[in-house]
Amino acid sequence: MTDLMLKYFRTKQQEVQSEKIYDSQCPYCSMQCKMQLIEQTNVTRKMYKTVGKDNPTSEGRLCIKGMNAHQHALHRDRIKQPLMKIDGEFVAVSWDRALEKIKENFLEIQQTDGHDALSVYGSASITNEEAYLLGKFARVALRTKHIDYNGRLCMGAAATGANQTFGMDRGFTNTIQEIPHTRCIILAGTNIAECQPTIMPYFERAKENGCYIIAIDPRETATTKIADLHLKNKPGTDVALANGLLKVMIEKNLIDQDFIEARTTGFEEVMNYVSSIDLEDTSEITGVPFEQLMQAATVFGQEESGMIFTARGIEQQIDGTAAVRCFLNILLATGKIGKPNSGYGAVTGQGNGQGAREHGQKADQLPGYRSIENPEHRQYIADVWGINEKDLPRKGVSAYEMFEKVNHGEITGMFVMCSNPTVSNPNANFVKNALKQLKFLVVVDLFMSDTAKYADVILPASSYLEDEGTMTNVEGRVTLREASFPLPGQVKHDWQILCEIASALGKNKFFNYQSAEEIFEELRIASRGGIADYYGITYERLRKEQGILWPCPTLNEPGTDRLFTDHFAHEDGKAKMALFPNHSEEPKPKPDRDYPLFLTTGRVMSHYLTGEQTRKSPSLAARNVEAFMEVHPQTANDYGLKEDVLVKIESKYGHIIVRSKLSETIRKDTVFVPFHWTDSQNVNRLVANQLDPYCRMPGFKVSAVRINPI
Ligand SMILES: Nc1nc2c(c(=O)[nH]1)N[C@H]1C(S)=C(S)[C@@H](COP(=O)(O)OP(=O)(O)OC[C@H]3O[C@@H](n4cnc5c(=O)[nH]c(N)nc54)[C@H](O)[C@@H]3O)O[C@H]1N2
Ligand SMILES: Nc1nc2c(c(=O)[nH]1)N[C@H]1C(S)=C(S)[C@@H](COP(=O)(O)OP(=O)(O)OC[C@H]3O[C@@H](n4cnc5c(=O)[nH]c(N)nc54)[C@H](O)[C@@H]3O)O[C@H]1N2
Ligand code: SF4
Ligand SMILES: [Mo]
Repeated sequence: MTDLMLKYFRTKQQEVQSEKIYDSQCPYCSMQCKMQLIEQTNVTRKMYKTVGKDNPTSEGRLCIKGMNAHQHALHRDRIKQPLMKIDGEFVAVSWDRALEKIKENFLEIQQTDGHDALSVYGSASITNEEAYLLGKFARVALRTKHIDYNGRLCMGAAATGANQTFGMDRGFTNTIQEIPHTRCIILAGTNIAECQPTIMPYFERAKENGCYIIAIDPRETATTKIADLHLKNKPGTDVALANGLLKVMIEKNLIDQDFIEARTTGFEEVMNYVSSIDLEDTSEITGVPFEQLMQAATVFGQEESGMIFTARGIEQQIDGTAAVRCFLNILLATGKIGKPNSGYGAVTGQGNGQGAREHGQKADQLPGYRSIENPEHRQYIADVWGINEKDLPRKGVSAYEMFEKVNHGEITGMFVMCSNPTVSNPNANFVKNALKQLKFLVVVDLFMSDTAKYADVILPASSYLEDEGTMTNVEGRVTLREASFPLPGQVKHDWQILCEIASALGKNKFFNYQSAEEIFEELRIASRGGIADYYGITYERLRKEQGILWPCPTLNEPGTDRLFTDHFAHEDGKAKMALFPNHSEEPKPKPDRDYPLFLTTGRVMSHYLTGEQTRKSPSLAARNVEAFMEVHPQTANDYGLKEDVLVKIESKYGHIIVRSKLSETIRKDTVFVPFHWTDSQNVNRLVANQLDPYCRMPGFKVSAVRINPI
C-alpha cells in the first residue's frame, strides 16, 4: 500500500463514528449460511456489508446472493405499512383498519360460503415457529381444511419418496461432514454449484480424496463440470435411467444380498422388472450412450461407499416420486445407506425447506410430521391446542389444486404468506385469473410482489434481518436464526400478524405469544413423539451447540447425525423398494410436430425463485437483467435464431418472449429458461397443469414448446 492509500484508509476509519453488528442467517437457500450485517455510521450516512460467520454447515462461507441480501432488506421499496385497495388503488392504512377489514371479510365468507371457502397459502421461507403457527392458524383460527404451501412445488416428490421408501423424510440421512469421505457420488438433477454454492467445498474435498462423481442433467452446468461422468439425458427420463442403472448392477452382481434381505422389502418385484428391460431401449429413451450407462452403474456398484443426491431436476416431474424411489432402490440394493459415508440427500431448496415441511402447513399434515387423518395424531394435537378433536379439520388439497378450487368457486378467500404463486405455479395464466376471481385476498410480503398486486389487503412482514426464529437447514440441522435489526416503519413479524388476525377473530386465547421462543416451546411439545421430534431442542441449546440434527426426543440427547443405522422408520423396520416402470401411466408432455422441443426450467446463480427479492438487489440484478432462453447453436440455426434476439416461446398453455442465448452445452432437442422473472417473461405461463399422482408436484421440468424469432 502506498503512503497516500494508507492515509486515505486511516482517515476513512476515523470517519466511521460507530459500528453495529447484527447476526442473522441468509434469507435464501437451505444452506442457511450464518452471517453478520455490519452497519457503519459515518456522520449521518450508514453503510452496510454482510460477512459470513463460522458454523458447522457453511463453515463461514457466503455466496454472492448472501453477501448482497441486505440490499433488498434495506431497499426503499419495502412495504412499511398495511395497504388496502380502495377503488382500485392501494392506500396506506393503520393496522387496526386493516385487521377490521380482514375480520369483516373473513367472517362474511365463512357465513356465506362456509369455513372451507377460506384458504391459506404458506411458505418454506418462514421460520419453524411461523410455519407451525400458520398450520394452527388455518385449523384453529379459520377452521378451514384448505392450507398448503410453496414447498409443495419444491420438496413434494423428495418428501413423499423418502416417506414411502424409508418411512421418514429428513433431507440428508448423513451429516454434510461425511461427504468428503465417500467413494462415489450420483448427482441426479441437482445444480449445487449455482443453487447451494457454499456446499461445493464438501464435494471438492471428496474429489480430492478420489471420489468418482456422476452427474445426471440435460445441460452442462457449473455442477456437471466437477463430475467425472456426465449423463446428459433427455428431460424427464430419470425413472428409465435409474431402472437401467440398477439392471446393470444386478447383472454384474454388484448388489448387497445380505443388506437386501435383512433391511428391505420389495426387491424381488423390482428385480424381475428391471431384468426384463433391454438396455438398448434405456439408451434410446434416455439419450444416454450405452457405455456411459455401464460405466456409471459399474463404478457406483463397485465402490465400497456411495451417496446419491437428488434435487428438482428429477423431482419436479409428474413422475417425480417414482424417480426418487427408483434412485433409492439403487441405494438400497447396493446397501449404501445407514453406514458411514453412504446415504441419501434430497438437496432441500428454500431456507427452511426442511423445517417448514414438518410442522403442519401441508394440507395433510400436523406438527411433528404427524398425519391429519390419523385418529391418534389428531387427538394428540387437539389436546396440545386445547380444542375438541372433532373441530380439527381434515385434509385439504395441494397448492395448485387450491387455485382449481378457486376457479370452481369452492374457495373464495385466500391468505398468502411469504409466497408469490402467480409466478411460481404452473399454468400461470390460469392461476392469475383464479386470483382475480377471489372475493378477498390478503398477501403478507416484504414487497409489492406480482401476487400482492391482486390483493385487497397487503400486510408488511419483517425480513431475515429482523425476525428471530429457528430454521432447519439442508442437513436437517435445527438452527437458531438470531435477528435483532430494528423493524422498519410499522412492519410486524409473520407470527405477530397471525396472532393479531386470530385475536381479531376472537381466538386470542389460542394465539397468545410474546416471542418466537414461546411458540417454539409449544412446537417442542406438539412435535414430541412424532417423526420429526424436536422436544429435546431449546433456544438455549441451539445457542450453545450451534444447531441440532433432529430427531432429538430428550434434552439429554445430542440429536441424530446418521439415520437408519440399524432400522428404517417403517413399522417393520425395513425400507420399501418399489417398482416403477419406464413408461409412466400418465403421459408427459413430449415434443411433436406442433411443439417440437423440450423446455426445461430452473435457476441461475444470481437470482432467487420469483426474483422479488434478488431483482431489488443492484449487485445481483446487474448479473442477469432479464430472462433468457438457452438453446443449442444448431437448433437456433434450424429456427433462424441468432444470439441475443427476442424469441417467442409457445406451449399449449401460453407464450412468453425472452432473449436467446446460444450455448453448446445444452441438448439439441431442449431449451432452458430460468423462472425468476414475471409477466411476459414468466416461463410458468408455458408449464402444464398435470400433477404427480402421489405428491401433487407439477411437471416444471418438462414441457413441449415451439420457438420463433420475433
Ligand atoms: N441461485 C439460486 N439458488 C437457489 C434457488 C434459486 O432460485 N436460485 N432456489 C432454491 C430452491 S427453493 C431450490 S428448490 C433449489 C433448486 O436446486 P436445483 O434443483 O439444483 O435447481 P434447478 O435449476 O431447478 O434444477 C437442477 C438441475 O436439473 C436439471 N434438469 C432439468 N430437467 C431435468 C431432468 O429431466 N432430469 C435431470 N436429471 N435433470 C434435469 C436442470 O438443467 C438443472 O441444472 O435451489 C435453491 N437455491
Ligand atoms: N418453472 C418453474 N417454476 C417453479 C420452480 C422451477 O424450478 N421451475 N421451482 C419451484 C420451487 S422449487 C419453489 S420453492 C417455488 C417458490 O415459489 P415462491 O414461494 O412463489 O417464490 P418466492 O420468490 O420465494 O416468493 C416469496 C415471496 O415472499 C416474500 N418474502 C420474503 N421473505 C418474507 C418473509 O419473511 N415474510 C413474508 N411474509 N414474505 C416474505 C418475497 O418478497 C416474495 O414475494 O417456485 C416453484 N416454481
Ligand atoms: S444463497 Fe445459500 S449458499 Fe448463498 S449465502 Fe445464502 S444460504 Fe449461503
Ligand atoms: Mo424450492
